[in-house]
Amino acid sequence: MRIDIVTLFPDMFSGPFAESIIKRAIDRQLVNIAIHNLRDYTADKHHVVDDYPYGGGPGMVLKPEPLFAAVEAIKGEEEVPVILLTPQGRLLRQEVVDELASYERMVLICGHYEGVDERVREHLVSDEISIGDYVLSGGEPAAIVLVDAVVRQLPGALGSEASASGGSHVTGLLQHPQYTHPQVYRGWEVPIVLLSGNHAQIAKWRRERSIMRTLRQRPDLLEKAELTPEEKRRIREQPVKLR
Ligand code: 6GU
Repeated sequence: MRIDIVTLFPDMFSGPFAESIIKRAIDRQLVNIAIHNLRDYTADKHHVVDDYPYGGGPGMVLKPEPLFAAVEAIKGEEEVPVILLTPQGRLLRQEVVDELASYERMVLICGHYEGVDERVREHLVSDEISIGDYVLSGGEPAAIVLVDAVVRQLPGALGSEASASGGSHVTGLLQHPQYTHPQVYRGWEVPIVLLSGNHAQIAKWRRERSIMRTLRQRPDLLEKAELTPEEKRRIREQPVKLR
């Protein structure tokens, strides 16, 4: 996979992409990530990337010319998905991540200031993505989140220590509690069932805890989760305080 990122702040990516799973995926050549400074694609003496909004109002808007120049230079003759990171985009959920993980290439544009000229949206961008219902100062942290979520899905990106399908948001339930040594820490004990060696009992306990945790923290997720009739009944019978 090749990912090209267009940004005004290229330095924001050096830390995150030099560590952990993204670094390993780059080292293994599962992904090639190129960062492009939008300012390098300006044609004027002062390298201006933004301007005042027509019609007035606060803030600045990213001009179309440098963005078109950057993306057209990056794409060449190829047909490549161009994704704008913006709070107005569709929400990045695991299904969206899986879709993106199937792409051969993508170009990410990090939005900034009050936004980008609408002609960029209409004629340059093929998709718009947001990472959640809060406002970031720019699209860069969102691009980092997207790249992390996508790259860890690539075959071979995760070591033997983890599996891409094991975590939350795959079963539609939150992950169960995890424990490691010591067995007693400050008097707080690891649940005895986990020491039993009884794998059926352990799986049952984990499933139960996943469901109860999801009910408490993210009840919205339960509607799509795959639950047995028995599990649905147990949930309905929970005291209302937990619901
Ligand atoms: Cl993609 N950009 C900005 N600026 N804010 C966000 C976002 C993106 N996703 C959530 N908030």
